[in-house]
Amino acid sequence: MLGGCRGPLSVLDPAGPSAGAIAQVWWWMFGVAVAVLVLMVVLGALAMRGRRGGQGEDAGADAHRFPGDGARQRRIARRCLIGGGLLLPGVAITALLVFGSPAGFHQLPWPGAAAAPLRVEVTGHQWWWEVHYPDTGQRLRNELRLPAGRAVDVHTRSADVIHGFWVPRLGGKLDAVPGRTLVVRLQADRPGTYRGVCAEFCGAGHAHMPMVVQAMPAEDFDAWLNASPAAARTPRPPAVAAAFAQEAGR
Ligand SMILES: [Cu+2]
Repeated sequence: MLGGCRGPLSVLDPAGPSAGAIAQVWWWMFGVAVAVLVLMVVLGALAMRGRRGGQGEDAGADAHRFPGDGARQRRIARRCLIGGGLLLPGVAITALLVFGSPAGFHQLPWPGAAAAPLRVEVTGHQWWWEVHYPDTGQRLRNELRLPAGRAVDVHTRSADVIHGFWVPRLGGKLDAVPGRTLVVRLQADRPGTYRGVCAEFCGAGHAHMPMVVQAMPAEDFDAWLNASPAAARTPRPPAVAAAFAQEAGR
């Protein structure tokens, strides 16, 4: 089970601050969910034990009941309703809001929150990704190149239906909606090859629109970004070519 926590599409193996914030919220939610599960199992076991202990006494139960037991049971039931139905969900949702909101802020393109973020435009098509760098006009297909260690504002759009732009190890997912431009801020801390997918069912070819994300050392990226379009059409780096070959063989 723990083996599934790694891999190119695992949100539990974050490689940047946006994805790290999401993973942290996930681990807190997981921890609280496990605690609640254990509590419920223990309470369930205690209830079953109590019920077994009381078997066979039902016939004479009324004879042993003290006056006022009904009122006491109603009071306990009311406390359970208020505690379990109002207080517990209220506290849980408030805590989730307090811890989850900062994780959400990491994904947003706040002015001044990052030094000179790079702007990239990603357009979803049935069924491929068009990647455009407006500063220099470079274009890529199903491949996103980023400078490692620098924030990147990905402006997502769609040319046809709703797609979902998602690079799990770098940040949250964002719908690419026709007629709208939505922005998510990603960052890769280290150079490397990452994977992206379409996370919104968009038709028969939905499963076949993966994206390979290449985080490059900043100087290599700048050299590529500022090269003439013809010169920029260099062969894919070996890691990217290998990732494409792996996708093709799936
Ligand atoms: Cu899709």
